[in-house]
Amino acid sequence: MEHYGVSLSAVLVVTVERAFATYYVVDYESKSRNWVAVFCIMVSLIYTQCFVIPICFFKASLLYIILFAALWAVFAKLVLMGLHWFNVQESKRLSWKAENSRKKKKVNYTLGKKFQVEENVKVIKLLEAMSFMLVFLIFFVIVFIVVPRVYLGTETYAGQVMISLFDINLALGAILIPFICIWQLRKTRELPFTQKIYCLKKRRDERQVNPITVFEDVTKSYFEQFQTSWKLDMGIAVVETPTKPFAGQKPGTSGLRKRVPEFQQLNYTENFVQAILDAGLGSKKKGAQLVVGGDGRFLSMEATNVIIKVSAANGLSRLIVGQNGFLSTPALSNLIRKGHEGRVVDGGIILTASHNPGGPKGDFGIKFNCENGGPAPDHVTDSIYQITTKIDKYLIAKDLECDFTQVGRYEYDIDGVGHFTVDVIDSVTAYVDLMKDIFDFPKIKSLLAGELTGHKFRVLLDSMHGATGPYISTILVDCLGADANNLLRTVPKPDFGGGHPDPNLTYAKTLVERLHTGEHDLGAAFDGDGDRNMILGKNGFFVCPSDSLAVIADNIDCIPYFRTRKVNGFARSMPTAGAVDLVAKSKGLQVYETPTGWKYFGNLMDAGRIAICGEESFGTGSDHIREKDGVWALLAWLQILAERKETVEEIVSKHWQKYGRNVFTRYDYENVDAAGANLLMTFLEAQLPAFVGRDFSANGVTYKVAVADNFQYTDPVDGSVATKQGLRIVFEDGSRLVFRLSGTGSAGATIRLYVDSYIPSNDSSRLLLPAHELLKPLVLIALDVCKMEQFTNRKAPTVIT
Ligand code: VG1
Ligand code: CO
Repeated sequence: MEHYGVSLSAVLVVTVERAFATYYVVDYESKSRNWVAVFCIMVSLIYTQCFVIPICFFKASLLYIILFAALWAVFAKLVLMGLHWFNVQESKRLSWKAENSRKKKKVNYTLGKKFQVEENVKVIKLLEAMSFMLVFLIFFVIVFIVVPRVYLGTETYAGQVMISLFDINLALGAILIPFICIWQLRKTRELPFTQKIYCLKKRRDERQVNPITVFEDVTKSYFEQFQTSWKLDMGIAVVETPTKPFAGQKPGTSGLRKRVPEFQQLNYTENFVQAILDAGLGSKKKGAQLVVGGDGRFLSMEATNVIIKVSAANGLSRLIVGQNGFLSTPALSNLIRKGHEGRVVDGGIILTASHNPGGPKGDFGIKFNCENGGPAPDHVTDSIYQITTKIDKYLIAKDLECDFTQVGRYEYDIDGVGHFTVDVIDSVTAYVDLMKDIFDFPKIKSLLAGELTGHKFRVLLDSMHGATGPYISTILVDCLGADANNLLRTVPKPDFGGGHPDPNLTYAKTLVERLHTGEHDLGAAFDGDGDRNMILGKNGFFVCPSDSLAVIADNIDCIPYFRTRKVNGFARSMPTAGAVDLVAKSKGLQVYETPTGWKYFGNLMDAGRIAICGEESFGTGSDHIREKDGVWALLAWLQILAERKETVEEIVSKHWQKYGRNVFTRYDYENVDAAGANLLMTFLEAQLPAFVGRDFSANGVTYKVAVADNFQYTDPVDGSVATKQGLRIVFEDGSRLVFRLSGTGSAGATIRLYVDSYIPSNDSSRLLLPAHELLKPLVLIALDVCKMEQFTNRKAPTVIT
């Protein structure tokens, strides 16, 4: 009887293994697969009952055994031939379907199914080998058992030896076969055995095969890899990782900005990226394409990696990544708008904290931009935030490795999700091409070379180790022939060389000082992510951003891009002085006053309502992209200078003489205690209604309040309302005081105080006086009404613009 036990166990092992292998052969989605497995078990049972037992215990006749073995072999062969035929047909059908979808430009063909069929064909080959071995086993039994039993008899010594040999063989088989099975399966993928089963199960449960969008994307070599290898390559596993919400992942004026160590917490970045994909892409997530890049600050590489892995796991079809994860904000906006290889790009993720310092203890930031290339509007950032407060898991393709330091295409098959591509692109080319389309490069080149005015026009440009360096070098030196020695800090550094990449009079001090020597005709500085600009004239003549916007708007016809377009209006953020309003009025165009933050310009530009817009915070731009653009602003100035052949100062003074001057200053109280700052705002807001109609005096000048409120904006395009956008005190002569809390800081609070006043063009005694002198009384009034010193303990601001 013990022979029966041993033999049976061996046979069972073979049965289970066969059933399991058969499980692969039939379509993943088909229920019939279970039946095939059951069928295999049945066959094996019959095999044991009708073959092993009769042979071992009832001394069956030789004829019976041979007949049985032969029948078995024929049967196995027939079943396998059938399966093989089915799979080949299926493969042909799918190829045909793929070809057809490609012709019809339908892009939702599921290629994974084809791979699967090809896998099946391989498994069938494997089974054929195994069935051959089974037949061999049957003959082995005949020789070693049946012959001794029937012809030698169990009583003889030789018979006993033969039977023992067979038993040893079976026992060894019983031990080895399960190991061989597991080893075979593990070999197919570097995954634990259980996970392999899990992946298969998941794929089946979701009734989903790999969605692939463009058939051509799958290179020939990818197929070859499938055909030549015996591996059942299931792609990269998606790991569902449990997590818990982090407080404060609320995007501010321009994305989420925090200190680097905060971003370095386990799951912090992953959570936020998952929230961006869910809220930002919504139902478009599966198969979406995004552009990814940033200003190269500390943590950019790590964050890019996380974005790639989380995007792959979430079913995005493609990421377009700037080489080394590097792209300036304007360049990224352009890449979104441009589309990629003829297909729409659904948005982008920008890794920057812009003008905030970088490095291991500095700031990092993540911002989501939409399909139009602009920063996500409030309703999107709000839902991103909502998700971060409830998140309990994120998806990640942990094992995916992408070397985005090298330009090229990288492709992956993600388990149960689909095909995923990373296109690593050159960070500079597309943007430079865009600038060439907008401006008249040859004309600017001749200005710099001195061909227009008879003397060389020298620029001094400071990239502050931020993102503009590579763009500025390519455009200014390679395209426009400027002297490379006049480009400062062009190498992007993870910590901006320890500096504060904010192009204002305080943080770009060296540039201002060098301009004062009078050697250069124009100076400009740009911020960390390349969207801000500061323009200076000869001898450090400062062009206030509100004026810069107005001058560009006034001279819009100098820029070739606008000559062929209809210009309908301009816009500025509320705290920006109203110089551009006067230009719009004189040109008979519309002007819009939006809350602080570039996202509010997006709708206006998309609707064709505005061509140029700007903010007092050194942001100027146009509808060529949906972000402000530092390099564009510089080129706009150079183009105007080339057309008008005057100095910066002449152009600005003439502007004032024509329109009057909107004098502006901004006081920043950076990093003050958040509680004090909030109190100041609450205190001031409570008093606003009582201010209306009241007189305020300082230095012998008196102003009467006309309006005092908390600015609210209704988007004229979609009707959305943004409230609490800054406290305004507007005086009867149009002078204004504005108080806002910054929304871009990472720690503490920053209070911004904006003061502006209008000097009419006929007031020639005051028109050209320095801004601080003209605005002194208003500043004193402002500091007094808000009790600045009492609430913040600060006697002076950190930055004055
Ligand atoms: C500041 C500026 C605002 C600008 C924003 C983003 O915001 O005031 O005009 O749009 O930064 O610019 P806040 O909330 O700190 O005042 V950037 O170059 O940092 O992306
Ligand atoms: Co910026």
